[in-house]
Amino acid sequence: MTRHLTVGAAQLGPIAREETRERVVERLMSLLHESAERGVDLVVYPELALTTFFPRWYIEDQVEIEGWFEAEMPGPATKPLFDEAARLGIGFCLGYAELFTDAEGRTHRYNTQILVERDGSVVGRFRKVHIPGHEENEPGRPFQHAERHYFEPGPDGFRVWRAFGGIIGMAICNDRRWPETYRVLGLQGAELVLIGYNTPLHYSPDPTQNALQAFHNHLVMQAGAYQNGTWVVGVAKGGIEEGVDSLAHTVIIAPSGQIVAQTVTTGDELTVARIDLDHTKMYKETLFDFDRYRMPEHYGLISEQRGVVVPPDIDGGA
Ligand code: CDT
Repeated sequence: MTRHLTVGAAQLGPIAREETRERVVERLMSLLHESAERGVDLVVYPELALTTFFPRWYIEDQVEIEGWFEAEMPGPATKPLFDEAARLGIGFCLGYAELFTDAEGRTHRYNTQILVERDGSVVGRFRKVHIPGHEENEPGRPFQHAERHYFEPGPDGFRVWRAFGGIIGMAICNDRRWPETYRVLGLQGAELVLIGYNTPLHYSPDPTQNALQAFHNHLVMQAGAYQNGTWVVGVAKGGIEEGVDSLAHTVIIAPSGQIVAQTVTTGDELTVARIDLDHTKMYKETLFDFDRYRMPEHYGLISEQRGVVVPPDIDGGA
């Protein structure tokens, strides 16, 4: 089996609040058809790709909230995408808001991404772990980022799947800012990490970061790729959506940390790269040969402790 894969990063422009799932799926299909023309094996769509980024509003009505979620995948609106992708022999990664009912009948709301193979079978499902923003309404902000009102953290952590001839992991938006995300995937041999995101340019808690959004976006994903010897695909929903300007800058990043493909607009746009999964070995078997060089006996704090604890005995002495 070849270790080469042609990957498409299918950036979306804004999705209006009133835009139907069916209309959005038409846009996804248009990018899918372009993917077919360009020989893509796997196309990656953004986080919450079926709707507008609704956490910018603080909604309390449960029926209205559930209207933003998918209780089944594929559902009636998304089935045409699954069918067309299978007909074309193209796999895809899709982000959406998932309403999940567990064995005890309790419902859970997750920010989810699925990985679908070229035959239309779902091979992996990832639920966002790091949920950013706030739980309560904060009317002083120009817009909300109430993800913590809408989503539980994913209970399954960071996993990898054998698919597309390689080892594939997933993460969603804020997960990409945390080095632990990539390292946990890297320790499972991830060769390709698929990440969708919605990142407003304005960051209310510290607006000095607004001008640095594009820099930070690439900084974290390039570092994650390099330090773990993995390909990373980061896909945006960008542009001015319901008055909120969001970062585009969709990228495909090599295990060297170099950007090999990037979008140039803030709208619907496909950028493509032919990637060699064996390229990962250049880093996994040399500088970042984990088994040879990592020192986990010195990393215990990373999993034992959440916040900062300054040791009491740091003054004086060597
Ligand atoms: N969707 C998402 O996770 N966005 C966050 C915005 C910053 S936190 C308010 C991100 O990390 O890009």
